[in-house]
Parts: sequence; C-alpha cells; structure tokens
Amino acid sequence: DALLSLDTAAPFPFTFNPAHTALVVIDMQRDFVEPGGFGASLGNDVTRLQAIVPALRALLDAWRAVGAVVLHTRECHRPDLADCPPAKRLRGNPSLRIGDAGPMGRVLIAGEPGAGIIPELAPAPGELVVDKPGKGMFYGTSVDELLRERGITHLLFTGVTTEVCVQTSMREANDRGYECLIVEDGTESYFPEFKAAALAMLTAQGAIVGWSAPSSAVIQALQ
Ligand code: TIU
Repeated sequence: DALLSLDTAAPFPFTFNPAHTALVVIDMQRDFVEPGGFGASLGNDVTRLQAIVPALRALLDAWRAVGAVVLHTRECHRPDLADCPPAKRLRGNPSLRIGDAGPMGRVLIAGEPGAGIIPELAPAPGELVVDKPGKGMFYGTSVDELLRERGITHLLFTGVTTEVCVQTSMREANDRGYECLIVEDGTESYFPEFKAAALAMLTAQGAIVGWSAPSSAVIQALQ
C-alpha cells in the first residue's frame, strides 16, 4: 500500500492510497456524448464532450494498470419510467423527452443503445457499473454500500457534465465523508463557463467540497 501525493492539486496537495480510492466515471453515455441523444435533445452541442475521451481513456488505462477500483455510472430509467419523476420528464421543452423513441432507442432508458457507455470507455470485467435515476450517484442506488464494502475512502471524479451530475455526485460524496478530487481534463460541460465555475467553487474556501488536479498529475503519481 503506497500513499501517493498530487503536489500540484488545487487548492493544496491531495494524498491518496490507490487501494482505498475509486476512479468514478460519471455518465459517459452515448445519450450525452453523441448526436441524437438526451444531451442533444436539450439543445446542446454534444461534440464539446468528446474532447475529453482520449485523456479519460489514458487515465483509465493507468488506473486499471494498478488494479484499483473503477465505478461507472449511467443516468437512466426503467422502461416503465417508474423511477422517473414527472418533474424530471416534463421539465423544459426538449425535442425528445425521457422515454421517447429516438435514433439511439428510447432516451435515457436502461438497456437502450443511447444509455450505454461509449465504446472507448466501456467498463472492463469486474468494474462497478451503477444505473442512477438522479443527477447524483447516491440517490436511489447502492453506491455508498458498494464503495464502503471495498474499503474506499477517496474518490477521483471524471465524466459529464461537470456542473450537473459530476458536481452533484461529488457534493453528495463529500457530505458522506469521502475525500474527493475532480480531474480537470477528465470532465466537461456543454457550457465552458459552467465547467470553470464548478471547478472553482468546488475547490474554494480551503477545498470546501474537494480538490482538483489534471489527469497528468494522477498518471505521473501512479508510475
Ligand atoms: N449526466 C448529467 O450531467 N446529466 C445531465 O442531464 N447533464 C446536463 O448537463 N444536462
């Protein structure tokens, strides 16, 4: 067991033991990253999100090489929508609502092509894959139990979108006592100014929610 330090992390160095740390990959699903899915239905330019895939893949490879825990999440709902509150489904004026049939199957429905994780970041055997009905990864899931039974105390956050599902999950994790870091180039938003603001507000006030660092710092520490 080795204690690693990210000396360049903001707002001050972050130390973690990979044996007690999970790499969390939030919602890298076709529905958010590819045209014709949920993200596009909300009016967003989804190509922005594709830019992080190479850096995220490199981090995932380095993390897998040390055999540490990986958790993938997928935002999606049951086919009967029993776990989708009308308040969520009816909000706004999207071109396709959750559960509607689109070019990648029914939008944000478990088992449909669009709800799947993009092939470049496909979960490896043994990695945790959790479907979540909310923006945060703890609501309506067994994520807390899965992490605690594996002795996880520290979390490295990646995925999309920075200010919605990633930020909500990191805040909820911080409240549950996990030491949290967000990987700056491993996360992206449809709105660059929201990403910048989220990174700043998470790390402000002496790491009020947690730390941030670039993927290169994590990869270097693992070697
Ligand atoms: N995964 C996630 O962030 N879900 C969203 O709906 N994000 C948006 O930014 N819309």
